[in-house]
Parts: sequence; C-alpha cells; structure tokens
Amino acid sequence: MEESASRSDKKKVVAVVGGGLVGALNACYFAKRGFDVQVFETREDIRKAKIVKGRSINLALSHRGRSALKHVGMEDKIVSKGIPMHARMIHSLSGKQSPIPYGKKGQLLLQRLNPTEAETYPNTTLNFGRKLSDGSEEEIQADLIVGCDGAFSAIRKQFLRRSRFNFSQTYIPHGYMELTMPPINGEFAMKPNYLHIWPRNTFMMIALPNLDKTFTCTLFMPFEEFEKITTGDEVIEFFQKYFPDTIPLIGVDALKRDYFRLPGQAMVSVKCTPYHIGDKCVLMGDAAHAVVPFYGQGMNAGFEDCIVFEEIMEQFNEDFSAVLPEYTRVRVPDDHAIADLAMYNYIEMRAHVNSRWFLFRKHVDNFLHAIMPKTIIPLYTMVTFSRIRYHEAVKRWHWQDKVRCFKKICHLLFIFHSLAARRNVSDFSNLAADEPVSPWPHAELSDVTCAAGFSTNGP
Ligand code: EGO
Repeated sequence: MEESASRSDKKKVVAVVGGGLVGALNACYFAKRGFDVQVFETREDIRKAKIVKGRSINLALSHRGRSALKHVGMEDKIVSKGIPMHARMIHSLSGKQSPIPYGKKGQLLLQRLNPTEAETYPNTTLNFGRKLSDGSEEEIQADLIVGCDGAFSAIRKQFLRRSRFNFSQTYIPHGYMELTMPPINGEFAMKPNYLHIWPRNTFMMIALPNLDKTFTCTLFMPFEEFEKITTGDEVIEFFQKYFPDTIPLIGVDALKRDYFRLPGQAMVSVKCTPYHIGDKCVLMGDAAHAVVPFYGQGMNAGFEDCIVFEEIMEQFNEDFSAVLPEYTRVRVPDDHAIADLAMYNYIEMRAHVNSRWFLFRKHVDNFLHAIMPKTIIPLYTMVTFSRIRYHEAVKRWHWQDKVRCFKKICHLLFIFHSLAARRNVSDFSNLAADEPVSPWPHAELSDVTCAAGFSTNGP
C-alpha cells in the first residue's frame, strides 16, 4: 500500500515562488523530473509588459551558471543571446586601456532572461500577478514550496518566525548607478568582448556590452559621495577627475541628465541558515544568499543551487525529508563562502585597488598559474571557471598563507614591475598623475592582496 501510494504521489505539486532567474530555472528542473510545477510571480509577465520597469540588468554567466543551464538543455539557447567576454580591460586614469586575459575560456554576458523555457513543459503553470504568501490571498496545496523570491523574500519571512533560524543582512556603504554609453556610428563605443573596469579605489566603474551595441556603465561609490554631487557641472567635474576617458563616450549632456534620473541604489548581503523547514519548504538563490556584486557570481551561485538540489534529489530518491536537510548541510558552507568572497572583493577593491595594482595582481596570478598550472590556480579562476566548491576554493586559497615566502615574492615582483614600468615610461608627469593613491602595498593589507590559490592535486 505504502508503495503504490508513493508511486501515485509521483505527481507531487511543487510551488516555485518567484519567477526570476532562479525560479524559472528551478521550474525547468522540477518539471523535467515530472512534478506538477506551479510558478508564482507577483509581478506581471515581463513578456507581455510594454515597458519593463527597473534597470537593464547585466549579468555575467560563467561556468557554474552554464553547467546548471546545460543540465536542462538550455545552455546553447541562452549562450547564443549573450556576448562573450574573453578578458578584462583595465582603464587607467590617463585613458590607457590594458587587456588582461582570463586564464581560461572567458565568461558570458547576458542582458535579460525570460521564463519562456519553463512554459515549454506541459506540467508547468506560470501564475503572474498572484501573491501566494500571507494566507490571506488564495491558498494552494503544494508538497514542496521553493522560495526563489529574491533578497527580500516573503517566504524567508516565515522562517524568521521560527526558532533556531539564523539570519543576517548587511547593507554596504556604497551605492551603484547605471549609465548608458550609446553606440558611435552604429558601433560599440569601446571593444565589446571585454569586462571594462576603471579601478579607482573607493570609486569603481565597470562597463558591460549589450546586444543593442550600447554599454551599461555601473558606477560604484559611497552614498555620501553620491550625495555630494548635486549639479550637472559637478558630475562632469567628478568624471573629469576619475573617469575622463568616458566623458566623450557617454556624452556631456547625457551624463548631466542621466546621473540624476535615479539616486544611488543600495546593495545588500544576506546570509541565513538553515535553508529548509522540515520536508515542506526550501530557499534558493538570493532568497537564501543575496551577495554584493563584486565577484560577478550572484546568478551563477543561484543557478548552481539548482544543480546541487538536483544532485541530492537523485541521491535520495526525491524523498524531501532527506533531501532538504542534506541540501542545507551541503550548500550553506558554499553559499556563505561566496557571500564572504564577494564582500571581501568589495573591501579589498575599495581599499587599495587602482588600475596599476589591478594589472599587477592579475599578471602575477596569470604568471604563477602559467609556470605551475597544477599548484597555483588563481582564486578568481577557481570561483569563475570551475565548479570547485566555493568553500574548497577558499580553503585552497588560504593554503598560500602557509607558504610564507609567497607574499614576499609577490611584493618583490611588484617592486620590479614598478621599476620596470618607470623605466619604460618616458612621460613621467603622466605616470605621476596616473593614480590618486599610491599603488604600494601596505604591510597591514598584504595578507589580503595575494589572490592566488595553491592546491595539492589540481582542480
Ligand atoms: C586585485 C585585483 C584584487 C564586478 C582585482 C581583486 C570582480 C573582481 C564589480 C568587477 C572581475 C564579473 C566585477 C575581477 C581584484 C563582474 C570581477 C575582479 C568589478 C566590479 C565583476 C577580475 C561583473 C578583483 N567579474 N567581476 O579579476 O577581473 O578582480 F570591478 Cl566593481
């Protein structure tokens, strides 16, 4: 009796709350397994919306995200709508652009994704403009509720009322602002296949290409700095000081206008544990772990949640009472690790990463990896181009602290590098004006600047 009951239970109902990136992917995963999938999204269907509110969100899709898409046969479809990025392009204050390749294949940039794919499964229903939580609205019966409803998750609110649920959220002092760089004569204003970065310590800007040949520039700076700039002329003055090469590309008038369209936007980091309640409810994506955007891993980590859950479903025969606790056990350390890494990148970059230090660090990483490919894998490479568990990547990276002389070698190399740079540069005034802050590493910061990982047995 038990058996036939569980077999007829095969068409269990899974309610996916949130029709964003992770919700839509999860719908595909559960649908592929034959569940009756109900997706609930409070916003209207973005495919039918005339104006899509909000900003043009850019996303960097890397190995973890691609692996998750591949599992449900969506990789090629999505990848064909993206722009490949093979390298970073570092912009110095003088306007010089220096490419630094990623050790490996590169990553992919995406603009918007929509949930169409999930609808191709007959056992999936998309419910837009419908609220699930609160009980006040309508009630639906589900065997499993999957909360993929973002950093301010309504599902997670229910967890907060329970005993022994740990939760923390941290707003960082920086805000971000998006500005558009239009095409020039119908072509990209800068080279498209790069992640463009203007590292200026506390002021950071990146630019990512879009399919319509525009770039979205994202300016990161402390809220108090945003508030200091109140007039169009002050905007230009600010850009003249830190990002002069972008003024003609964005355009003086556009800059003066667009800067005031929206205020600086907040960024929050969220951690919690456990991710489940009994055999009934589980959190994934930003609902479980919103991260700051300084590692380009938010979407990738959320997508990887889906594969990890899938692997555990396979292992425990879809027995939710075993799958959910195991998912928490396995996934929390990794999600917490990427939340920490993203925060750490933020702290490190704003403290002392200017263009020269950025270039130097990445060249050292690439160099050491080239001569000892099995032993030294840069942390960024492990995080972005492998599926080494996030917490393992951190462990391997800490390894280098045991190799005491590494930091000294690192600093010596930097001294040589700087001396070499000075000798080769004929225009000294240019070099002196290049960076607002000295690129020399501070002793007390040195333990955070060596971003290469050591491993005993390779990836
Ligand atoms: C020394 C040099 C220490 C997001 C460089 C640390 C992040 C950090 C926001 C980049 C790439 C995708 C990103 C690198 C570092 C996206 C990313 C990186 C930014 C900002 C970003 C890299 C969207 C940190 N990846 N990354 O190695 O190229 O290095 F600059 Cl502000």
